[in-house]
Amino acid sequence: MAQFPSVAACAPSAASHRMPSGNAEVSAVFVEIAQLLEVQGGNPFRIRAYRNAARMLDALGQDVRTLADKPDALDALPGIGQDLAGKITEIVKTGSCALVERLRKELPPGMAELLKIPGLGPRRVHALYQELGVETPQQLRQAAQQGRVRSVQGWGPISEQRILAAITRMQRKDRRYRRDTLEPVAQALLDDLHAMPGVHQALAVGSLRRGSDTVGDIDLLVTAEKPGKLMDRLSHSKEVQLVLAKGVIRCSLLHRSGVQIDVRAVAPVSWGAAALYFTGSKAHNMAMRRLAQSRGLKLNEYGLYRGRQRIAGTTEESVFAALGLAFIAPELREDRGELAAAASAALPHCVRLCDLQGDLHAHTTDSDGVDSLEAMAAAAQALGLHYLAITDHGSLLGPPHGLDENALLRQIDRIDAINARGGNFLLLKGVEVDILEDGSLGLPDALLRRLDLVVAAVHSGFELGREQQTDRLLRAMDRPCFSLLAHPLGRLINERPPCDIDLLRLLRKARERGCFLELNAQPVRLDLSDLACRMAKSEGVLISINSDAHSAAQLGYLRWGIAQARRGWLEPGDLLNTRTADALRALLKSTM
Ligand code: DGT
Ligand code: CA
Ligand code: CA
Repeated sequence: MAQFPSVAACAPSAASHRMPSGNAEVSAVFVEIAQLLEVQGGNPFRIRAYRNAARMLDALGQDVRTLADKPDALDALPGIGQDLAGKITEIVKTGSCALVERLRKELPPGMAELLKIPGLGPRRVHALYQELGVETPQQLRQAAQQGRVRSVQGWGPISEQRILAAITRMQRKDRRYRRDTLEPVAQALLDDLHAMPGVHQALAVGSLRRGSDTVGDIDLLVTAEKPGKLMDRLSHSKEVQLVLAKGVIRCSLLHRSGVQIDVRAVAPVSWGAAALYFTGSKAHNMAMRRLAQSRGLKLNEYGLYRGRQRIAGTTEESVFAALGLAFIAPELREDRGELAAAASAALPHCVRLCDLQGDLHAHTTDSDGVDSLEAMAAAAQALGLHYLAITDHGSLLGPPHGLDENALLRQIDRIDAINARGGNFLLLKGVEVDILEDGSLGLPDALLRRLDLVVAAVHSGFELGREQQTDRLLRAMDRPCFSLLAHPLGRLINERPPCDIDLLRLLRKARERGCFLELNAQPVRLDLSDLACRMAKSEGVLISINSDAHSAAQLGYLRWGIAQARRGWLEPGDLLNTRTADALRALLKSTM
């Protein structure tokens, strides 16, 4: 039988105080029974009896488990008659009771989901069912969109809008967005804010500022002379679909794209403390607060305090300094050792875009790119890069799978001719070759040897088991020509999960073999992850941040890779493509 989540699981936790755990379990079942009876339109006295019993158990200092099987003792508890005493014993012994099981089965499965929607209690669920036949969140959403909910007793147009927003939020709660899709939205909002009179500072905070590859919502922090007015103006923006909550110093909005925007206004003296707090992460904030406490100080979003005196908080720097810490870059604020590092001058000097000397993975019109080899070279040069590896797909099958032997040889000649013209920009001759399922490569070694580098990647068989997938890659690394493993885990954000790979074994092999791993900067990939980058660093394997550009414009993707690398604590020395062309060529030569 299909199991739907129990209603108790979403009831507000009555069990948050220090009560004996047996009581919490019984109380939760009683609350669920009361809710289920209410949804069914059951006898109000019976419903109240269950609620009262649940409340009594929560407050009872004695563990109900010690009373089970003692009907007299149970009977003596306030509000507990024979019937409830029997249920308590049943729940203590079995963890459940026949009544709740039966009620759950009688309830259409979607109704349990309905009860999870904030603002929807059992009585309203019952009324919606009676009057509109609504049994699921989907049906409720549809009814609200059609304006039918407002006609139900106790509802109106505003509560109808609210419930629609609540459903949208609930259904999107676990949704995470690619950072590149939200950054322009945040930037447009910041531009609007900066243009508003009386706004002095505005900053995107939260995971967006920390450079996370995926982002749950947009968090904005502002200082404004009249914050209340600002919140009004923002909520009337044509970009805003719905106002979820609005106060004088904060508001939550639903952008027309569906993403939530949280805006918070603070006083200028609290700017730094608030920027710290709302940039997060939560774990980092907690570690900072613990550190402050250990020094007899208090840290919150308003400032750093000794007693009632604010000793820092106008800037982030002031807070870090007062705690004896160096400034911690937002990308590092994950409670992954950054506080200890900041206290002992051991923070990484995270790589910056300007540290990159070149890009080792790019496509042209010779395979599936949209710009010519020459255009790609010119664009890379315009970005200030000193080298670019041309790595079109190569395959013995020829087009559309990739360049065959002849096409690749022709491309090699063209690149040699361009390089022969001199100048201080270098085109590297490469190929992106398939790693086949047995770990061999899709082109013969004799051909690969003619190149400067071989970028190898998995393009099929993503679902192989851990052992087989790892062995496949280890075998590929054993091939005589293997420079770089491209998009190592194969994940596509929100589209394809990462392959199951023993990354540690892979890194140790790469180290022993002297080959490299890519951090693919395509915003849909960002593969390796931040933690994987850090693992590579500690294993001593150099990483190449590559755009995998399929057009000249996509060379700009490098910046997404930089953010990910920074989150992985990578410094210029941990990267392959921060080297000069000469140093790079020497490193690549040993892979071929
Ligand atoms: P997200 O939105 O899931 O990608 O991640 P964040 O980190 O942006 O999280 P969000 O939007 O819930 O909150 C923004 C920041 O506000 C978060 O990074 C830290 C701070 N914050 C929010 N709630 C709490 C909390 O309960 N405790 C602490 N210490 N900080 C919080
Ligand atoms: Ca957020
Ligand atoms: Ca938020």
